[in-house]
Amino acid sequence: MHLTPIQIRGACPHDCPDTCSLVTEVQDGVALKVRGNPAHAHTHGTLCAKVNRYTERTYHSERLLYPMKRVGAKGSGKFERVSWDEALSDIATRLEQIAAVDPQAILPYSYAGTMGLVQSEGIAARFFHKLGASFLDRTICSSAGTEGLTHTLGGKVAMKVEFFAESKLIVIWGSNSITSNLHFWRYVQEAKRLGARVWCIDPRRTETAEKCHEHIQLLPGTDAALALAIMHELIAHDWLDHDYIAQHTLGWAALKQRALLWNPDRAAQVCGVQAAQIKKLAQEYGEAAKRGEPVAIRLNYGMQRVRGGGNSARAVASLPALVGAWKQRAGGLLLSSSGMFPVNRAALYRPDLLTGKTPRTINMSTIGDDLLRETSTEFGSKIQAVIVYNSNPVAVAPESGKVVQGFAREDLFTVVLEHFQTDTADYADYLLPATTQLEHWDVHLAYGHTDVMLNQPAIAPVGEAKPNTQIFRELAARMGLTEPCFSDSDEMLCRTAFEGAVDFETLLKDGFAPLNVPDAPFAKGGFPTASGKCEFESKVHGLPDHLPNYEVASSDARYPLAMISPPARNFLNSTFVNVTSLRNMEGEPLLEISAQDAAARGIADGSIVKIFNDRGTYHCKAQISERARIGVVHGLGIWWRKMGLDGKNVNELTSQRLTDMGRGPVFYDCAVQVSADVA
Ligand SMILES: Nc1nc2c(c(=O)[nH]1)N[C@H]1C(S)=C(S)[C@@H](COP(=O)(O)OP(=O)(O)OC[C@H]3O[C@@H](n4cnc5c(=O)[nH]c(N)nc54)[C@H](O)[C@@H]3O)O[C@H]1N2
Ligand SMILES: Nc1nc2c(c(=O)[nH]1)N[C@H]1C(S)=C(S)[C@@H](COP(=O)(O)OP(=O)(O)OC[C@H]3O[C@@H](n4cnc5c(=O)[nH]c(N)nc54)[C@H](O)[C@@H]3O)O[C@H]1N2
Ligand SMILES: [Mo]
Repeated sequence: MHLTPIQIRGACPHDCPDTCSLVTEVQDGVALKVRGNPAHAHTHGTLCAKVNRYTERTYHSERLLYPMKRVGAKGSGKFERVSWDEALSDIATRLEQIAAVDPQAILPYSYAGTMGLVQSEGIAARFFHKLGASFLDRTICSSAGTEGLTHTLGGKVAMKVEFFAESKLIVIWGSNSITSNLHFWRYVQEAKRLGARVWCIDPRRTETAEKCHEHIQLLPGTDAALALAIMHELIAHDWLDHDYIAQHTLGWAALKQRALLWNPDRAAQVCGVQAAQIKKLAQEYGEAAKRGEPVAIRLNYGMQRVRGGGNSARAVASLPALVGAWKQRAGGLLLSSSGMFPVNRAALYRPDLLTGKTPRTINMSTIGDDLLRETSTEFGSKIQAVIVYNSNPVAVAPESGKVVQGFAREDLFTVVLEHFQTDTADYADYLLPATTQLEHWDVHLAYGHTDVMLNQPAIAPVGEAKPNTQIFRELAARMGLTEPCFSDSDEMLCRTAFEGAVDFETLLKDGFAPLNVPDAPFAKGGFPTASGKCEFESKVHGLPDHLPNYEVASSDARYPLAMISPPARNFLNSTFVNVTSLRNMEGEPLLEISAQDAAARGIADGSIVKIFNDRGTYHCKAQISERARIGVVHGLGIWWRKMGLDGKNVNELTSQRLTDMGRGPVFYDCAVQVSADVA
């Protein structure tokens, strides 16, 4: 007899601003379908194409089902099945041996494969704190923008996403919302229906840019120049909110002088756009605000993956205060709302377990170089063990040539917790099967809305998979780490994360619980900066300025094209690349190039091209595309290297240089040359 399907409330685990509420239909212990929860306003009953196929990923025939031990050469991807007992005992012994000499030779490497607070660092942080392992500086996505925002608005604070629906002018800045923030786009459509004007600022003519009224197709890394020129116009035409500036901002006189150096003609030169377009945006933004209409900016992380990313975020984040946009609930700016969530981090991650130790910090964005460093007084111990979970560094970290060389080290002990045999998993000594979101507990904050989300397990673990938390608990036990906190259950950790802020019973019942955030949080100032004001001038970072890219393509005859590599719509970073139906939608790795740049190189549409710079060479098919402007090429999506024509992906070409703020990567600050592949 079949039971009728039951419905389990969950949360989407992926690194996306939308953090959707899920309803999983389960029958006889099998997940039949994952749907968007109609009761959750932001999810609105719909999911993206990727998570609509979550069961295809969960029950994928290539899902890792058992612990595996390497039998072939490093990187060969050859493994044999072993028992959990053998795997964990051996890993514990190896880590103990390394820790006995210097625990800092052990490095956790994790990012946002799951955004859940429990399965990301829940037990893992306790484990590594207790060991005294190296800290990981988790910079790979957003740290430049985060630091820029923190030194302007005081943290990752924002207007509420739902009020974009009421805005009269929306600027989508460095974001391909239809691809990477689909549920925000619904609010934009609503605003458009109500007469809003919508602008997009992006070097690529994205599917989002096409649907906006205006598109400023600037050169990568020139956003601060554009923002300063907008300020210039706001000043020149007195479209300013003098009251708001006087009461709630810091450093106006200095910023004004700086902005007056950036007339639209100067910025137009730098940005590679028409001055008239800059003037028009400034006029629409300034005049709408003067009329008392709400004006809103959706900034996203796309514009901060260049040398001057932090400065750009500071410049853009200064605009709303200048026109008093924050006074209205449908005005202001949203880059990330994650700082508004009161996470009990100390209770979750237990930094007290460090008991006074202060391990060194390794930047995840320079893992290529750091894996190749020898012991020295400056660096400390050579890295001898890496435990990778929720991340695929061999595919996602910059300058892959170095990353691969590092992970290929015979003397490096690598443990990878994964769902699939990714590019990184190929280099594991032990590959451990982890549960997916359908199989474990978790609790989530969001960076694109302000609801806490709960995920309850819908099915039992597939195969012998275990939650990350459980793997770290069992490792801790084998290593004699006996603190009671290692016995906390996942459900307890979920309760701990937001204790006192939201009602857990509501989370259990609904799957989500809105934070208590005012509708217009900065209408009367009160920014979480030291001064309580929007800080145009910061003690640490001075005034925002335009910093040219490290690699200004137009001034390098050898590498005259700027390459950006933004997200693919049907993948989530390197996740989902192995889900056949989604990969079929993406087709294959492509380089978008303008007809002019292609013609100048004798490149035909669909032909294989060689893309290269001093760091490496990468081959893929060229797509002559109107999405590309002259001088800029696009390598879309982070494909698995092993699915690329030459066993590589775009990160073969990106550099390990770091942003002006936040020590972040500069994926979109990358000059290349492209040639027809005549080999
Ligand atoms: N479908 C899908 N959704 C995703 C992701 C994915 O891989 N696929 N990734 C997720 C992740 S990890 C994140 S961090 C978020 C946000 O991820 P983001 O990386 O912010 O993603 P996008 O919204 O695509 O924004 C990038 C946009 O910035 C543009 N861009 C590149 N350089 C510049 C520049 O110098 N200036 C300006 N103004 N624009 C520039 C790109 O052309 C692209 O359209 O999205 C998440 N959502
Ligand atoms: N060239 C270029 N490179 C980029 C970017 C770009 O735009 N261009 N974007 C950058 C950005 S914004 C980001 S955020 C990073 C993303 O980098 P990562 O955070 O490494 O993201 P993914 O590539 O999605 O890899 C996550 C892995 O975690 C695994 N995983 C998911 N859930 C779990 C779990 O519960 N347990 C375990 N053990 N594993 C799990 C998935 O199977 C997947 O293989 O990439 C960066 N790299
Ligand atoms: Mo990201």
